[in-house]
Amino acid sequence: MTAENPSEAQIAVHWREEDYYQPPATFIAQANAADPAIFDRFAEERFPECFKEYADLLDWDAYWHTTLDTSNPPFWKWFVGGRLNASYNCVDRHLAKDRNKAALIWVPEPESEDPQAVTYQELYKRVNEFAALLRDFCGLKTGDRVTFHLPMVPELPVSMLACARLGVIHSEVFGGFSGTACGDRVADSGSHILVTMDGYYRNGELVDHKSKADEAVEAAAKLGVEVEKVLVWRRRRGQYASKAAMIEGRDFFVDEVMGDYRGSLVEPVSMPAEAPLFLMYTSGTTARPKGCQHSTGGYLAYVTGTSKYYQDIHPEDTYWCMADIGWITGHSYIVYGPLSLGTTSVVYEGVPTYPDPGRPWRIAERLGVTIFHTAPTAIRMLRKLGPDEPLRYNYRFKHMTTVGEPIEPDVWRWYHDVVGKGQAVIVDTWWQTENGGFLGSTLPAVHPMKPGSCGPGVLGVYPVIYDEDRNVVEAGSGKAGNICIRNPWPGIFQTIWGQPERFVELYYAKYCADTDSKDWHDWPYLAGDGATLGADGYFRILGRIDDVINVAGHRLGTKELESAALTVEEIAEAAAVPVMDELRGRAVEMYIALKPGIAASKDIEDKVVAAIDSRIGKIARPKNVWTVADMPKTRSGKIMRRVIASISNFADVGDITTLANPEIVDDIRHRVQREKSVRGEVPRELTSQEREEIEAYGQTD
Ligand code: 6R9
Repeated sequence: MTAENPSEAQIAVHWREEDYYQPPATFIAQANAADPAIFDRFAEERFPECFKEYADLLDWDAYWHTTLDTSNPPFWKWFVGGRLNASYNCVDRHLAKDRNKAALIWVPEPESEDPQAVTYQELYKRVNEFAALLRDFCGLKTGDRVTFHLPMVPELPVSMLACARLGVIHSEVFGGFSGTACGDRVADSGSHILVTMDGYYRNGELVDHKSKADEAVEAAAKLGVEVEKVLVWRRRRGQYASKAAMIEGRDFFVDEVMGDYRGSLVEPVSMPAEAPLFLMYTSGTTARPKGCQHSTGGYLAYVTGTSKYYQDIHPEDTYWCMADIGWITGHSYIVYGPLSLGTTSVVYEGVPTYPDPGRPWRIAERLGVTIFHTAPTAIRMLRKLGPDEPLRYNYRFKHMTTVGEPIEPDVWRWYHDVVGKGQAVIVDTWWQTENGGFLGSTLPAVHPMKPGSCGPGVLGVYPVIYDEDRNVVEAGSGKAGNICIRNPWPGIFQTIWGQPERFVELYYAKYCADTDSKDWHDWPYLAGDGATLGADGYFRILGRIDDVINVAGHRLGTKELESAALTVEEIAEAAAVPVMDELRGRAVEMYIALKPGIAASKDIEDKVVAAIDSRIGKIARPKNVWTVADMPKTRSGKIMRRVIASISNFADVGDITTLANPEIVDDIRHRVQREKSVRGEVPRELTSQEREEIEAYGQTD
């Protein structure tokens, strides 16, 4: 942190205090947690034993002897000695009472296809058969890793639960990611089996998905990992949706191989609570994605407990989370949490606005959805395209969630008044891939809501904001700082797959008081977000403090974007910066400088876009690529990303006197801003909070 580069903590943040909204009485009357005394049960003096309450929601084969083992910080172990199976908890245990209740309702994107209910009994059958196939046809055993590159189809939860049944670690890569991105993750996790689907519907088109598996296998091979088998589910019975050939001896249609496993039953493997359940890759400061390793017992207890109290899921609810299962939200709050509670979880294949912005509300009406969960990006999009659509449909939500990005109070109010028809409670849940489940949220029947703030720490989670010198930033001070969690909780990831040093370095080193200490109090978890704390104890999350750009709720690493751009031969340097985007929150703009002697051309800029599409995926596609003569740099040669970020956002570039090449700044500004003006891309004026984000951008360099 340098003088010209103020830290988050030094920045005072001002915003208008929003009014509170009280939870409706009808909601309180039926809520799973309506008595504020629950906070006494989860008070700090009861930690860590308070989490027994979550673990007791599960069926255990053997009880644990130690709730929290802190002997090897910060590699916390929860419920040590306990044994359980996640698939058993999400499927088998519901059969006695609820075998013919829908576990999943799958809604295909084409409206000509009817929703399909998968009962708990049917789920049990499919999970067992696929588990048998994975075990006997693929030779998978406890502790092996399998990568999935699956879209939003019931086969995805089936595949996850089949792995969980065997104690095989699954790693689902978001279906929208490119084949190469998938291959990188296959290699990092050491998977020899890849599970995919031939195609799926998106925005009215049957997308060819199997071809990405071929790219993934090739990319993994380059990194030294051989994929032995590719299992291909088929989207439409007996038809093949892809142009890519099936490779003899490597690629297999699941429905064909399954013939041998019909009716098979696989005993759930009793796993230690500490055994890894899955990996979920996410982006961070460096180009290599991080495989966040989640445990079986701690994770499942945590998502079950938070689904019960914060999502207020009752077994008789119809719960719809519109996230993709390829992200952590889908793992925790479409699959594991809701199914563990034995509710009905809706899985929608397509995009929310297809074929029109009334679609989500038609689905809600048809299925009788009672709990709805989505992200600000989707809310903004639905508001823009169909501001009055919700009122045309006869559904009634009791509870709604927003997650993934900060939500503007104005957007929050539309969600509340129009989508929720003023009758639903809202939780703004703040958390991350690394965390397993919610960290900050109001408890819906207990706390009033405040638009734009997530609320206090959740039950048993004690957040704190530190400044750069580890001083506590006081509530109501109006100052921003780095939000940390003082204590471990059962949902916290166990490590970064294969990179334990990086795990310690990235999440704990900054504020660790004493690296020899075995006391958790000395090891606060650094979340990587800037935040402020109101006098009322509500946290307001400002966004990432590392080099991550949050596009439509998806974390994209600056370095990943830049290294994709640098695969284009003509490019010498690349810098990715965020620009404010009306719908997606942030979009990416890419600046490139060419190697000596190479002339700028549209062709090179197109190659950058293509490289990002193929290495990461279309979600990361930059809004603009700007070729510049040189990047603004410090005297030590570091690219000053905050300067170009300011230019892209029409913000003040601040002090540039310490640059090695300050003269370049005006050149870039004139060129970029002139062109953006011509294209009609002048953003609205930034709020003070957004200005501060841009000014602080790239400070981890
Ligand atoms: C669950 C998930 C994590 C990052 C996180 C933060 C942002 C998530 C938020 C929020 C404001 C909320 N974020 N929830 N910001 N309010 N309610 O999104 O995980 O994909 O890992 O992203 O998203 O910046 O650090 P992940």
